[in-house]
Amino acid sequence: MSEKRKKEIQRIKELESINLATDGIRDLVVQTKMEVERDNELLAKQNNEELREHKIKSVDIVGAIGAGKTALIEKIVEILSEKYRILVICGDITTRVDADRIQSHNAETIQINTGRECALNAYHIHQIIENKELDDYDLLFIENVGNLICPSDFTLGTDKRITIVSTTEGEWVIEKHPMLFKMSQVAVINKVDLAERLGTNIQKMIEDAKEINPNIEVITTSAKTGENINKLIEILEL
Ligand SMILES: Nc1nc2c(ncn2[C@@H]2O[C@H](COP(=O)(O)OP(=O)(O)OP(=O)(O)O)[C@@H](O)[C@H]2O)c(=O)[nH]1
Ligand SMILES: [Mg+2]
Repeated sequence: MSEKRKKEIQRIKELESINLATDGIRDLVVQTKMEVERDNELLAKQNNEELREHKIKSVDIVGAIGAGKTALIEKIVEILSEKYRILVICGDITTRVDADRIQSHNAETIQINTGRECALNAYHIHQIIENKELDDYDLLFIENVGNLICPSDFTLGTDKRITIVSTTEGEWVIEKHPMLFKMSQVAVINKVDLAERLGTNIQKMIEDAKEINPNIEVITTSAKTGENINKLIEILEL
């Protein structure tokens, strides 16, 4: 076998997270994963239909740990709580820290603790939809568990998905995590107030997002200074 071919095979194995499994087990794992994703997709569709029936606008926010998801929701909710009755669902493996932070800005919150799971799924949201009086709300935000990988396996049934990264994660963060940008309508590059000090090349980050998904809207924000928060609300048509 040529060196080139060996390298190609090695690369394919690296791309397969289950490369240590034998062929039989690998088939089973892939099949099970596809079934789980298909069931999730069906439930997500149902969630979206129910939210729309009750005229609730919905946005799902995913992004890296500490990128500023909660901080941005706090800012947005502060502005929108006069106009909408807002429900925010927060996903974290433990604690209700984020829910408490957001609740202090006039929005009702529900914290879901996922334990060992690294993302919310459509079933979590379905449980809430089934148990809440949906006519009491106009707007739903969902903050997913901080993670740039797992949430790409599970849509939740929202109208829009935002992926948030920040200038502190390095200018390669978008290029290295393309999946969520492919399935999002908006990309937010947060903490622009720190970009100069860190020497982060924001232009590269914007270009990477556009290359991965030419239809994505890209916006730079600072939850600290409030820069572009109103513009983000505009982009979300809220
Ligand atoms: N300088 C600066 N700090 C920010 C900005 N946005 C968030 N932070 C800070 O970054 C830290 C993390 O922010 P969070 O809002 O908790 O981030 P998160 O994405 O919700 O984090 P997880 O839910 O743990 O994944 C906090 O100390 C925020 O105050 C920003 O735009 N600029
Ligand atoms: Mg948070």
